[in-house]
Amino acid sequence: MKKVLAIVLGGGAGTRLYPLTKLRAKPAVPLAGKYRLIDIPVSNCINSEIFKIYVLTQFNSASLNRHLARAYNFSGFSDGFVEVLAAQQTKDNPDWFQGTADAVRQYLSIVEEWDVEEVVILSGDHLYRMDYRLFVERHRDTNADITLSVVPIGEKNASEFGLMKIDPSGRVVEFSEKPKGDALKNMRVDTTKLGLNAEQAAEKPYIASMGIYVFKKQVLVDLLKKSLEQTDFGKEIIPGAAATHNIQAFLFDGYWEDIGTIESFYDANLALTQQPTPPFSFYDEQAPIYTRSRYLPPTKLLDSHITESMIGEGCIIKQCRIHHSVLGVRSRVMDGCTIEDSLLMGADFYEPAPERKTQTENGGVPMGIGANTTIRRAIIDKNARIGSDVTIVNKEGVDEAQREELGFYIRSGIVVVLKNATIPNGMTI
Ligand code: ADQ
Ligand code: ADP
Repeated sequence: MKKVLAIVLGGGAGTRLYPLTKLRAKPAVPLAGKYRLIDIPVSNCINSEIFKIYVLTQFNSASLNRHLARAYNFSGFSDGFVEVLAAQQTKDNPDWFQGTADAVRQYLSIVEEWDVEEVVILSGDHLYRMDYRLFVERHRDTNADITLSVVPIGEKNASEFGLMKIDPSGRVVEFSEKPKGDALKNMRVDTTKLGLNAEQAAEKPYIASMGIYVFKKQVLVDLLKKSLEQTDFGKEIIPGAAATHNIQAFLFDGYWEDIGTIESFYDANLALTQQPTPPFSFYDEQAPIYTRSRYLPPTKLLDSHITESMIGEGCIIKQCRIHHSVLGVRSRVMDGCTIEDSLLMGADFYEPAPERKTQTENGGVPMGIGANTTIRRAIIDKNARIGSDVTIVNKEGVDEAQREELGFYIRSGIVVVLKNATIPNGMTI
């Protein structure tokens, strides 16, 4: 694995996860109460003995750099690193928002310099645990130019993915990015060939690309240099190369979720509370998910009723009811609150008691959730100040709303309170 370089695609325009990406790069979006999105691919790399890792992002943020610098310190005896490469506007490249292939092309000279055989291209917004060693091994065994990791999927979301047809040897003979209508039907295949039984194959008649690739380094360099107008891996590079290169499909049979939208991000976080076995587990000592250690004190729970929930470190939770929710580090919930089906991201720092007192005395709102507040089906971003007697339940059942000036958005019916926002006492959303 010393001959493998990893590139994590850390996010383009960042519209799908907005407003969580308002103040941070997508890889820095908090996940599961204490991690960040970037911890998933980086941990998978480390657990697979890939230690050379670049993160490409269009929107650089202090929190991403700080997180990576503090979390991933390889010892001086290893050549490991995790580095951010931010998109730049240059004379040759005046456009700010680029496709995935563009983003890699911009840093191609860095890729070329490395003495590696393969480049693994990963996505920054997936939740899954994968041993990339098996992926690279398959790539080498089949002498592939490109290997795609794939999953069988059903009709419902098929048109959101790159779909393919493969021959009996596992070679990709046709690739179609997000086809609709007849073009979608044309991509139906017999997935029993992947080892599914008849029933499973009827349920999942498509082979989808997970958007993660192993490239022979030279093939990547040649393809990206060849046609500068090809800007995206899924839309152009892969479909174009299917006719000319040996592209192989590597079947992944674990849990894998694309969490690039507010709804899928919310669902994946709350699914972690599922009993008895959540679809993704952070309790795996063989392949841990790493993050920055913060040396926080244990969480304090005072007379509270908490069911089916995950609570991060350093929280203070007083006389409240919490059900089916995820609470992030340093969350503070005052007495009489009800929190259900919600993701509270917590806080970046503790607000000292005298400051909280002054806030309250001057009609302000201290950080955290004030007394007697009800929150249901919401995401509360970091450092939010939610007053007392507040109700956040999407009372009018709105699907989409943009109320940035009031401190919140509603996306797919989920209320998202912005980072650092204040929701005043008594307000109803
Ligand atoms: P999408 O996920 O829709 O499809 P895309 O929006 O291009 O593809 O994003 C891929 C990843 O790259 C995401 O993590 C995104 O944030 C990131 N990204 C996008 N533009 C970037 C840029 N300029 N710089 C850095 N990062 C950027 C892809 C494939 C499909 C496949 C699905 C699986 O194209 O074939 O089925 O992934 O989810
Ligand atoms: P975490 O990894 O725990 O989420 P980060 O390192 O992203 O934390 O964020 C902590 C940030 O909060 C630091 O940049 C720190 O400077 C900032 N911070 C600490 N105390 C305060 C404060 N009183 N007001 C504003 N920001 C603060």
